[in-house]
Amino acid sequence: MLYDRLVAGYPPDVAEQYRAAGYWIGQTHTAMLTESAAAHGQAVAIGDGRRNLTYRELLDQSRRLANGLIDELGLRPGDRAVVQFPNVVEYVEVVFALFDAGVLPVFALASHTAGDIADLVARAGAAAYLTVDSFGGTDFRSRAEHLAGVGTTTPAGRPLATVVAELDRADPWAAVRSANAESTGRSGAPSDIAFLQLSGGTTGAPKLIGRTHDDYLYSVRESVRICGLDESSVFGVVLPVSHNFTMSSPGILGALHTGARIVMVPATDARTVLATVAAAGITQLSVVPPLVTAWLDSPEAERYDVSALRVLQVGGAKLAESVARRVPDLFPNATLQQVFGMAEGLVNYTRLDDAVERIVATQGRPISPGDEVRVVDAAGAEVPAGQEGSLQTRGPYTIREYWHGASPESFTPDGFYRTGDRVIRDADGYLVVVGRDKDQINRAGEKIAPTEVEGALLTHPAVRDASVVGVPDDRLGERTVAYVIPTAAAVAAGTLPDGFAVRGFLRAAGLAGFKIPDEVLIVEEFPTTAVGKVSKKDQRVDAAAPESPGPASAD
Ligand code: OOB
Repeated sequence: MLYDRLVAGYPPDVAEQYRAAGYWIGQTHTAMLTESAAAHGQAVAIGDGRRNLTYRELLDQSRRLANGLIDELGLRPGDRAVVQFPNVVEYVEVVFALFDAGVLPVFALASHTAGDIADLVARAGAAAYLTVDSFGGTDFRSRAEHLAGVGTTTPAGRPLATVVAELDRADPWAAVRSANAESTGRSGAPSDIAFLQLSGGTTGAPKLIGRTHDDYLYSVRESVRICGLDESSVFGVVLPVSHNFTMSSPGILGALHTGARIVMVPATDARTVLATVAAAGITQLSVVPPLVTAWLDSPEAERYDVSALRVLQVGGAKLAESVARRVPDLFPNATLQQVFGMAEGLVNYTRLDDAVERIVATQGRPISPGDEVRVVDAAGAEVPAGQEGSLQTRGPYTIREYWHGASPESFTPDGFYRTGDRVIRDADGYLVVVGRDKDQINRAGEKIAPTEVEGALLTHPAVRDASVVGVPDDRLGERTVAYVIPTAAAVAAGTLPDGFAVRGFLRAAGLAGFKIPDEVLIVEEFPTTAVGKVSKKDQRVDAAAPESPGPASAD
């Protein structure tokens, strides 16, 4: 049955090669944390200003929580549990509790709405939804109560279990935590899928990405090495905790693997981040390009001693070379590292000892000698170095299929993942991202599927047609522009909605904040291509023009 798929799609002979090459070492996430706790037990693993946990405490507390989840909720190995957490210590506790219990966390973002969560629960066939009571003005508890109240059930017919961490309490998990701090022994095999990550998505809902312990931890160990993390490092978490970048490049898992300290940074504004870097002695930060731009422009930039920062990683979206060159103005002691990765697998880094010109002008090269990278033309033939083409990849930490199974449009018959990114590869294997052939918007590193926003727009009674595009933007990298054709009835009745009303409608319809268009343009018709399809290319050009060209002039 679909829901019980726990095997990853690597062909057995390929898996054997990855083991023989030493990429897959047969370790689970639980074993990784257990080893770190043995080596660094008394060191602080993580803090968020509310709670600090040493490695030993993190291990014990997550084991007690695992036992509680099993005893109180009846969770079983192979079950899925949607986790939705802001940047707090409890997130790491619960993820390791689920690993210990052999339950697959499904990594929702804190910005996902109630509707997104209900959809994820259904598609993952989740047995549980785990979250916090409330945070930053969002009432997650009532969301959990609603999901349970509407009688959501698991594929096996059990009612959906919900657990809410009470952040104001000394022990936020008091209601479920067991006294038993032994490992449950259920964490499964290293070749099992450990969790489900979400794809950026080009169609409605994000696809589910199952990553194995073996493949993911390989990328984590190599990232630790490439990114210069060691036990003296202090890793600041600014981006959403559950994003793949934050988790593993080298991320929270890299820090835990190496015995470093994790500091949750409570907000992304310049003052908060720079003050936290100064106060906590943060040595490593992973951020998206718009944050760098905002901090560079901030008057706060000169007020704090941020000399502790050794590495500033920037990724998730293209970093403009002009901004890259200004990074030393902000962090005089830090080396910039560009990161071009994807939740499906492949991660590219510029290396810390690369020449500055390479660091500012490329998005790096793959982690592993086992990463196979192809740059192809429209017919699928490889193009020579220096020429633009579509990036395809396969390797020891890149999925061969989505968790739901076959997805022929996303993978080639020989198992390469079609990334949808257009790149130029140089003779040394460094990649420059030059565009995208997938219909996706990358707004400040957050990925938006235009079809999802279009679908939501079409539920508006006065909307006849909708087309959503990404337009270059100095601040966001790309902003979202929605073109809308109203119905004849709305035109006749003079009840055309304005942009403000449309945005309000989308919010009320449950679209997450980052997916709400930045601009809504009401038009009579869409430009079309020669074959009569909507020309999004023309719409992008039109929306990017400083002001709309108006009627053609006679000269
Ligand atoms: C990361 O992962 P996702 O899954 O949210 O998004 C992947 C996509 C890539 O296919 C590419 O389109 C875009 O995001 N992207 C970049 C980029 N890094 C990611 N485009 C241009 N330049 C870059 N540096 O975004 C992600 C996963 C792991 C580490 C870092 C980022």
